[in-house]
Amino acid sequence: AMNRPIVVSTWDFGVAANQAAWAVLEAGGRALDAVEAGVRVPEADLTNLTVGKGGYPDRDGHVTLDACIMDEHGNCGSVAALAHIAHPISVARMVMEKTPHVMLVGEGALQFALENGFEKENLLTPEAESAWKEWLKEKQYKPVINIENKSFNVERLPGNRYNHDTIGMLALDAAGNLSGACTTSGMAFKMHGRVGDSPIIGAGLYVDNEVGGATATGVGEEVIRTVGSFLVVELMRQGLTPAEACHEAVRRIIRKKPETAKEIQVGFLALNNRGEYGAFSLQKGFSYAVCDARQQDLLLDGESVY
Ligand code: SD4
Repeated sequence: AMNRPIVVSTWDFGVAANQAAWAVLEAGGRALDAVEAGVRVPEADLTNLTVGKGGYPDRDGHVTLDACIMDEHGNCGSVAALAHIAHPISVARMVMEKTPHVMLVGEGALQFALENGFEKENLLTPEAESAWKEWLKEKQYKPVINIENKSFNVERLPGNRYNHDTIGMLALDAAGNLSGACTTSGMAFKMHGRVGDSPIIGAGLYVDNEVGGATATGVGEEVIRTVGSFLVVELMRQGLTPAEACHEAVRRIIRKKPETAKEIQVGFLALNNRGEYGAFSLQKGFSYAVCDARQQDLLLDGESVY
């Protein structure tokens, strides 16, 4: 049986993001428009300290954003290490639709955004700046499981909410088409110029309308090494359920680096073209949000290895 339309996304802030996507899907809109509208919600939310404006900076104090988007035809667009622009996902979509390229980075991505009417903003909020200054005292790069963007002073967080960074979202529209989007400020206090998995097609996000889509969150280096989201989609093509495919991608990370895998979080979320979804992570605590005609605010816990 088909379950469509449907939208799924990573972490607890996915609930609010899904609802914005749902408004598009419910009206018969396109999955591509739904995922863009959806992930713009956490990008714009200043109480979300980890996507878009308000995200933690790199070790030199620059907030740099990574995002990508992919549609039902396999078109894709991406920006990496983009500074000063609050909605990198919309720049990524414009790269997809208005350029002959897939990916723009750094200065060139900023130039393209400014030429296309995006506003130049200071993305470093006072709260993120003071966290960075605190971090500078010890300068330890130590990602914390499930709290990748809060590698310092975890206990200060209000209720542990909004402390993950990446949102990855997958939608299947009424016409049966799939799209996905992924956007993040990346790992807090990363090296200047560091690019994670989130803007890399096949790593942080992959969509194939014949099969399904997948997205990743957690320590991006491990996702890039294993081309995680592409792997999940290919495993679904071979007949695995979304959860089984995500589980196998997680196992692949463990096999490559068993010691590292115990210390870090990586989670995958997948949706196939029948509207079935599933998730799997290395560590407990990976939540994901699901929204369809039955319920718009479902938050589930993914299964995990450890
Ligand atoms: C990155 N994958 O930049 C992102 C970080 C993340 O939850 O997803 N954190 O590596």
